Amino acid sequence: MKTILITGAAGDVGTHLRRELAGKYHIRASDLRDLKEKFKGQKFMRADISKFADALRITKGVNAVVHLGGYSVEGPWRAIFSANIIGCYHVFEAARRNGVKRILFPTSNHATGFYRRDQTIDHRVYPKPDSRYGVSKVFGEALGSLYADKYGMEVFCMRIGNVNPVPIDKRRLAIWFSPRDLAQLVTIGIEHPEIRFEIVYGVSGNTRSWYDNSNAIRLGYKPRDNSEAHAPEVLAREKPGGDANAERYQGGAFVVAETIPNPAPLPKKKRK
Ligand code: 15L
Repeated sequence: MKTILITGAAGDVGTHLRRELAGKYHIRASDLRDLKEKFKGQKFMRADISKFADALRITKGVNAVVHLGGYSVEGPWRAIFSANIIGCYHVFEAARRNGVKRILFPTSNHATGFYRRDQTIDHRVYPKPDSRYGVSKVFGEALGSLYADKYGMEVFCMRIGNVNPVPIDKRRLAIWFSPRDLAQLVTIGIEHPEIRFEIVYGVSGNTRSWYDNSNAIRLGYKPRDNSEAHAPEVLAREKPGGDANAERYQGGAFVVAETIPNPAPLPKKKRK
């Protein structure tokens, strides 16, 4: 059985993923914080990836890394820089030095959040980040490309939408990613023999998707969930109005954060 390091394992996405993958891999779960939920047989290693020695310690002896760790919403530059630029570099470089070839990098819909909602985009579009957070995700994609081309590493970038048991609002109907579809895509990222450098969208098979996710489908992804089943309930709850730009662009509130006096609140800061 393969040993998989999951960084940021205490966060919501990390917890869903660990639950879904329990028993399928030896999971090494790493985070700065304690794990709220523990699953049988998963080993915890506390680490601060802004310290290179910690990144070296946790990447030793694993078959693949799922690098969820970092700052997961828009935030102050200093925090984004330390967790998502320095931390991301440390994880790639530590994996390389420890001979770990495969890295799954969960990038974000916010790497392309300044595309309009009436546009359908695929994995080949150039990035249009909507925030400092989005820029840090573009950095991770670029770093992955460099490590694949220069060092022969195998890098699978998933532009993740919103992982939740159910979609939580209108925007998330387009980008919802159910936990079991997340686990399926991550498994492809771990197991597919031909990955060198790929970008895919981490979303379920949503009718309202604004992504052409043909690259994920090509690699064998068959999403089992579709947000449309939840649409009536979600739309009934939706309040009319809101900022026009937040409504126009895919990134929603991230697009207008700090540019209008009272933007819709961003999700609470949490680690992936
Ligand atoms: C993300 O990339 C964030 O990590 C997550 O907290 C959500 O805000 C998500 O995007 C989203 O767009 O819903």
